[in-house]
Amino acid sequence: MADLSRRAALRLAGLGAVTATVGAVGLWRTTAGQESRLADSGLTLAEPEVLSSVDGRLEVELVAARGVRLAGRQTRALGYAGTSPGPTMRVNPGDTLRVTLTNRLEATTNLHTHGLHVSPAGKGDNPFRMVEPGESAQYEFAIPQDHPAGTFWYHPHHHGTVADQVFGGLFGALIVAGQDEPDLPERLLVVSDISLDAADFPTDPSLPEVMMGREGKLVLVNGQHQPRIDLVAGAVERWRVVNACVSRFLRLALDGHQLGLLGIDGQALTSPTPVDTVTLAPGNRADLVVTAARGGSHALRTLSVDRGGMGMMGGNHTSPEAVVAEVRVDEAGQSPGAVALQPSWPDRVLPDLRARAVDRRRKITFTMGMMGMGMGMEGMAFGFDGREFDPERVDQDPRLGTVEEWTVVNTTPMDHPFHLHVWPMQVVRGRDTSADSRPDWRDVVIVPTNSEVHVRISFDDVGGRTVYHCHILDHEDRGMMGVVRTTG
Ligand SMILES: [Cu+2]
Repeated sequence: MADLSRRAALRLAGLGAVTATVGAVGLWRTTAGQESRLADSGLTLAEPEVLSSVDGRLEVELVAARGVRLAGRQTRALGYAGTSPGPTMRVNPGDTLRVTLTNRLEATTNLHTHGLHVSPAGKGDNPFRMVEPGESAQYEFAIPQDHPAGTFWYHPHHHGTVADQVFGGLFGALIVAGQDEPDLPERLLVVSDISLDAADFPTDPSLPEVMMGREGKLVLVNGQHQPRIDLVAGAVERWRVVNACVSRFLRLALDGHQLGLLGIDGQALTSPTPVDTVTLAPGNRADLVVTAARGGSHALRTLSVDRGGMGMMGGNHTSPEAVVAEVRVDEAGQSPGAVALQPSWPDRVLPDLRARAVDRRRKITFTMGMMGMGMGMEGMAFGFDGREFDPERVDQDPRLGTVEEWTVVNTTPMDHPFHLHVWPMQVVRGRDTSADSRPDWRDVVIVPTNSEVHVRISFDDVGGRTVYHCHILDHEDRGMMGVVRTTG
């Protein structure tokens, strides 16, 4: 495939010299070997720098470059402004966010504000834009006055290099603050995964790993490996968790505790739902309330998730269990003021499209197939409706001001997370549901193998051309993406 040979060429041009000197091309260190070199296991969880808007404006400079500290040591992974995750951008509805992105990488990049309901045109959340090595580009995001509060994130979105760059470390959190947030101490946990070679470069995936969606051997949170989170017994905190992994599904659980789920992605519920686990596909976020119920040391884990297989190409693939962080609850450490009072939950009414008339229905099908006989996995084509991504083609053409219902069908042997840029999706159980449950809004929806999911979308006030795609970013880079253009 052209894709792979280009990747190989980039590797030769950019990294060959360095990897050749240590003779470590393609070397995979064992998990045990990596663990033994981790310097920061057990250190306190740190958070990225927070850049907050002032007087309705936030201006941020992001320099995408190689060389960040990960898992307690300096590596040749990628970051923004020298860190991975990059700085956390914190804005309010109605603000203008301006970003200057400078590309000091070996490959084309750009910037996507995942989950934001902003214009995809021009200098906005435009996935067709290309920022070449050595170039700088201006981005401007006008956050609508009525934008939902929530946890979003940013990462590169240039077709063909997304998985490599996100795996390499390019991502950061983007928080839209609300007027009536619960009054709780907050913590941000950006979960990512990466494999590093002997020279501390991110490894290149093998072809089967690309097909399945690569998973890194190290699971990191805020760039740290298994850091410690100290709480006093009875403390109540709000945790914003981002799944920034390329392909790994997370199923989060805190030993000995229930979690309170406030919402998934940009949706904010009025009060937390008690849950034992929270499943996050790549791209999803969880807004959690954590109550330190008992003293001692508890693992925050991701439990294993079976995400299907490659059919005749091999068995099922499982995102394995891993410890994300250690939560240490100090029973004796209670001090006046350290324990949050029972928080009050704001009254919120989420929009609900179940009662709305549907103007148009569409069916969109994930497809994986052979491009030619005898080509094996090399010829495996990823797409929607039998077609690979073509930036020049418009695949879906909703009219502004309409509500559509999309049936997203997965007839492939593995699970795929479906992501639509700019417009959030309300998951509805079936056609014309008038259910009584709370509206379920997401921007990444898991479509399990051999199933279909119905979502409703209100193409209300933001027109333009953007994309929908599989959020297993290796699949997106291989063509599992389509173009949606909304016009009046
Ligand atoms: Cu996929």
